[in-house]
Amino acid sequence: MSRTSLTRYLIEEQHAGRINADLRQLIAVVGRACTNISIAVSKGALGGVLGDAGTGNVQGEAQKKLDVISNEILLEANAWGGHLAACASEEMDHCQPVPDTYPRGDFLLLFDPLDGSSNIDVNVSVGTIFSVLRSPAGTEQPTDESFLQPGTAQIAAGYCIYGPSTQMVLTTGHGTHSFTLDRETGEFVLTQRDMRIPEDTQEFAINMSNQRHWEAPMQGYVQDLLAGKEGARGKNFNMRWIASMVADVHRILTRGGIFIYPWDKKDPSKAGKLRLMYEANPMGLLVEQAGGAATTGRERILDIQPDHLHQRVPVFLGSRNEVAEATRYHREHD
Ligand code: AHM
Ligand code: MG
Repeated sequence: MSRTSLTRYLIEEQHAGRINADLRQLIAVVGRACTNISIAVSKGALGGVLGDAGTGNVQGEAQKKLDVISNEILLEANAWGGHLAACASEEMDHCQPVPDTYPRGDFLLLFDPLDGSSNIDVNVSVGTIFSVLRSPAGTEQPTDESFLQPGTAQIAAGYCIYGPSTQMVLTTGHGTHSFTLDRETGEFVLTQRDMRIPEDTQEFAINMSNQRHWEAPMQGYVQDLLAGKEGARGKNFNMRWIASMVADVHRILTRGGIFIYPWDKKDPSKAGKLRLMYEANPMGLLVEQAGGAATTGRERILDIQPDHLHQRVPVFLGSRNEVAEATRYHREHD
């Protein structure tokens, strides 16, 4: 059976006029960096890569050794290719323009190098999330402001999940497609074209331990999910929470569901936990391209005009009708 590699898929997309050569090469470089991260992650204790790095990131979160290693792999792989103007990472305070010693391209790359890294030491799936924007016209030296574009401006987004198998899930705005890493050849192989999220679901993903901190519409919505068949929704719901966004979103892309990380009262800024630019926007585009929806409970995530690089937002994403239902509870309450 003939296999479509990521390389071939990207070349065919270029021939069809849907991406240009620079974007093709940029995604190929990200794919190679993810392969290297996958190798580091899979060595586990044998590679001496588990545990804390002893440092903190801009959000004050403890960094794992693998957070730092993954960040370095992505920065190094993308520095010299000539397609990028700058990178921004969840693990860095500010964006990093491509050094003057290398040619500079038109694209901006954002990434969460190792999402869900609190799960690394317990050998649960983690992943890399990435998003590509175009550098604003006339920008010679990109700054953090150059990245402040809504999710609708993303020209590509994806994640790589490091699980029992390593998979890259990618969109360039023409559907969401999944590629599995063949560890013997080192090649990503197209294994699912046009992933589709069922419109309805009976599965939800949320960290229930925060329940007492939620606002009223969230309390009402989840109460009705838990009431099951006998309640207002008239059907039973099952709950899953891996606490690795890539793994939870991967399940939803595979079989449907709703993933929720709401704002809660522990945070007076009403922002939520997840980052708009590194998590919510790329996942929002992947989910929309697979027929799902992504909102903050009130508005479409991809429409948000960011005001800073590390901005956080509440996230409701997955099966379209269920996201609409959760959003309705919030809108009716306001
Ligand atoms: P991280 O980027 O620091 O890894 O945090 C994001 C992760 C997501 O992967 C996951 O959905 C969430 O945090 C888990 O949060 P919680 O610890 O409340 O379960
Ligand atoms: Mg993260």
